[in-house]
Amino acid sequence: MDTTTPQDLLPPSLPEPGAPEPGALDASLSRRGFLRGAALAGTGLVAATVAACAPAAAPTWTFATSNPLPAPATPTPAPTPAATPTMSMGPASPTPAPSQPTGDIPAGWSEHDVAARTVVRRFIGNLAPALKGIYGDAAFARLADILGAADNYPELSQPPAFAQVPQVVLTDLTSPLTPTLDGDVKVFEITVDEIEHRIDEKMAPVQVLGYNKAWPGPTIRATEGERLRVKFTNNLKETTGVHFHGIDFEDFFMDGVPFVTQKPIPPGETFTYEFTASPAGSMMYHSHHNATDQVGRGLLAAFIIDPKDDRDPRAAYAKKYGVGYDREYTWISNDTQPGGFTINGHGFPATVPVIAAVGEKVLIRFMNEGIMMHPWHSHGNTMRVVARDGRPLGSASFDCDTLGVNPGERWDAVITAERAGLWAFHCHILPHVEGLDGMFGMVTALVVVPEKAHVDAIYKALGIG
Ligand SMILES: [Cu+2]
Repeated sequence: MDTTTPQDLLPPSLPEPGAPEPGALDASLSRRGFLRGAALAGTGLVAATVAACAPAAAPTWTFATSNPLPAPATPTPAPTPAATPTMSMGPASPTPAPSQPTGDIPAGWSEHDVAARTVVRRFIGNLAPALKGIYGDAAFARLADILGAADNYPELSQPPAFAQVPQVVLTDLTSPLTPTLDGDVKVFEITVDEIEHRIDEKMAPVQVLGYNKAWPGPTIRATEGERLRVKFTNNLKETTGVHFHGIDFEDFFMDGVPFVTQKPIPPGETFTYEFTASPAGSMMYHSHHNATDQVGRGLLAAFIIDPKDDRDPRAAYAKKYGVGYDREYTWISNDTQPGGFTINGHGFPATVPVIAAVGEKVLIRFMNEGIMMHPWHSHGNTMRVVARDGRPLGSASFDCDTLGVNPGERWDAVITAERAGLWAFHCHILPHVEGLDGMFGMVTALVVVPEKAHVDAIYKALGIG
């Protein structure tokens, strides 16, 4: 494995590193995004979900005659019109009709099994060939068998689902939101817009709202103690107000609660919030006006305040929270209409996986912008929880594999990647993650690869870095 070069890992159907990438993948990564710092972009090796979850599931669903899977048609399915995500606890799945099966349904399988496999095929897409160079021939053979690669199914030649939609969190890595300076004040300018947004690559776009035309909005990042001025221009046809969540404001009129600390921002007008970034930690900003509706429609984003320190932000983090990190991943959940159960504005298989090399530490900043608690379950690798709402837990830091995150809360968890493999990573309220058509919603994967060069290769394959 030591002699493997990144080039060896590239799926043949992906562009050469550095070559212009005209496709959706490139477009999706052209904005700010994902993980800052070094982040974990996504890869799609997600058979994790397959390996970790599927074998244990013995589906007992029955398929009502009124809700049959569509008849096989073309190899490449058209987008399902207006598949409306649902947050009901019932059996209805918000996922669109999956790709049609290629070949016969294996003996003993149901249509559910075929649909469930198809979703994972979409998640992995044309990164599947890279698994061979990363995990070796034997593991690759098993994964290929699990996926049914011999079918030469359509998704083998398509980018992973998460690479076919804009991924703001991912592109934070490549083009973070950059302020201008007015003296010592960092000035950010953000618009509030009506947008079309894709929950995944197949569902019809939903009409929602976004900061800087993105859901989630751009991550605002600052260092503790810095003075910030953030201007929001309301391009909506309705009023709004913006709250920076978790901040110790000196001036309560900056708190962003219409009719308590300000009047709502009318359409066409700009409101400026100015405050000192404090305390350090994983914070958020979101609408605080008609918020059940506006946050549910996408007015939510991460606000990260790095600890003040003379050293770099990661060293400062290690000093304050007791553990450092090599990679960083922002994980904003939401669970209302019209998006349904989402991580960073997308539902599985369009959720970007967390990727790390063995031995690397990944900081995950869980942020719950929804209306219900979600217990995030990490397969195969322990989470070390070091902060709640930005505040260090210190000696109360703890290890776990399932971490409940309530609405409004932020928890920082550091995973030390210990075992290579494809590991499911999902909410453990089962109706949030699995339906008649297999997994959907609040599911992604932790992809642990043997060496850092594999991470780099995956990024290159995805057109990042
Ligand atoms: Cu959940």
